[in-house]
Amino acid sequence: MMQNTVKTAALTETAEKGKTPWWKQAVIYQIYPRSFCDSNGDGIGDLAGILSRLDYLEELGIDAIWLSPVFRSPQDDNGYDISDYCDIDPIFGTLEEMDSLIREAGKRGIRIIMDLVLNHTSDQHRWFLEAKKSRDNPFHDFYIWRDGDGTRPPNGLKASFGGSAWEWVPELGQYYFHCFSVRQPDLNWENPLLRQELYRMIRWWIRRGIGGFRLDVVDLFGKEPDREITSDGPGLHALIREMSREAFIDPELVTVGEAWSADTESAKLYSSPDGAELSMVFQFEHHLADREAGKDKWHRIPVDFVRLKKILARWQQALSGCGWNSLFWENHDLPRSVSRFGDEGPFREASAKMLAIALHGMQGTPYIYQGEELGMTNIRLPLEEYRDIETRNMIRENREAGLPEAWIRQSVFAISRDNARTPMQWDDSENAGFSSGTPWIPVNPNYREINAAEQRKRPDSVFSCYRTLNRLRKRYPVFTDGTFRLLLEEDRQIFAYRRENAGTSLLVLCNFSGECAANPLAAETAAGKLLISSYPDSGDPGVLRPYEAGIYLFERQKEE
Ligand code: TEU
Ligand code: CA
Repeated sequence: MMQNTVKTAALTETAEKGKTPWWKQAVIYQIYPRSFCDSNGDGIGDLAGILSRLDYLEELGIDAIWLSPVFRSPQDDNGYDISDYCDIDPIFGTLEEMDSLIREAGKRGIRIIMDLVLNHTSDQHRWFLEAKKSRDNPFHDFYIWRDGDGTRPPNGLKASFGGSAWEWVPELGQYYFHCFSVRQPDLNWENPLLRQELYRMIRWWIRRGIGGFRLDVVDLFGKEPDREITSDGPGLHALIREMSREAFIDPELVTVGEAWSADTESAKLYSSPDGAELSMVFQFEHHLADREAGKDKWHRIPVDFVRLKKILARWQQALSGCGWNSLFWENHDLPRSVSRFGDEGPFREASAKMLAIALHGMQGTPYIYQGEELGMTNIRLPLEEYRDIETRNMIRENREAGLPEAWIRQSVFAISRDNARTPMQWDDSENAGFSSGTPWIPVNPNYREINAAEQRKRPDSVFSCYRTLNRLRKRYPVFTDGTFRLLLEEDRQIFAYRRENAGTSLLVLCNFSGECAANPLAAETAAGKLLISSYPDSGDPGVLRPYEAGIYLFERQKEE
């Protein structure tokens, strides 16, 4: 395909000219459309709602919006089950509204990143409806089928939302494979015709002005179910290179792959500076620091802080100069970071700002998940009220397994994906200003205390902290280009590191605990210029108050 030469040539030219790709200096904001802003009172967020909040995002100072799926979908997994890649689901709006969002955001220098779910489609996608008609239907081989007798699936592979990964279709005498729900049949990436169809769709969105793509579970594309290999299959990177060559034709695109199986070695392939694959990946190793080893996500242990900061440091060092990190605490699948790593009580704001400073001081592209910039917290709903397919399956399966209701409740409160999916808290009016109708999922009752309207006007708010961090990243290249060195490695309360670049350095110092900590770097911090802090006032320089954090700047005096 001709394009690849254009793309890599442009990328190398960018690199040669020492021009840094825009996304290395960018901050990206993730929107979960169902829960961001409802414009027509049906209780579900939509594109017109997002359009009405672009001023807010411009004030926050973000450079791109990652939009969780808005494609046509029966919403079995809230849009991560797509039935038409080239149309917008009516609950979210129309293609015309999507075009105006791209245009209006573009006027503010904000790019739109689409969420591509290419590992599977909805079982209502035209391809699957055709595929199920007969074994020799031209679309049959777009999916993964295995013969059987309906009594025993081909092997023991499990689906991520529970149950077998194989679903029996009696009229075909075959099973189809699904990593997620039975209504999300996996696509057969070994089929070149399927791949060409996907690449054509991607190029169609690029011509509509899309600025980038988030790739759902990209590490599953090379699966080999017969060998019980799902993630990181032997053919994975060749597939991603082909997709990058043939579909990501615009060298300005940002592409980020979700890869739960990624480690620093595979991340160097995914995000290699030659642009042969992706710009970066979402890796989740730091999100495993509070998971019981070898157990599923519902089995929690207290955060192992020293392990957490060593994981973050290792990724900083491993990808420096040979890859690129994404930086995130939250997304639509993870609990709120204040509830998980911070404090929901008296230190909620200080801990939310500490987490922002700890993350945004590092090298990589930071992601802010809607509401994170306000310090929104987890919710505790009656178990019947949870909406998320993964959570509902967990409750059902664990009740059937006879596990104590109290354990189920505690796990769901701590980890359910619905913690991230409660409506955005815009102000203290009814439904937090999210909708004039009945929200599809309850609003967190703490919205009167935690909302955007109150924080936009308060200089020491969590919102103001993020706005300042986004400005600092634009102003000081050391945030983008600086090396990373972890300090106080074994300290059980403090996460501290130094960034250095061309005579400028930053010292980032964060008390991750709810207790005061002696400041072992008081001499250094005294000599530095405090750029931002999680506290509105400066306390005793020798002590870090609970969740106290700051970034100090050091600039070597220019020789006369
Ligand atoms: O998530 C991939 C994934 O593995 C998650 O389901 C994860 O295991 C779990 O939720 C961790 O909390 C992606 C999307 O981000 C998720 O929303 C979709 O449900 C899933 O793929 C299927 O498309
Ligand atoms: Ca709506």
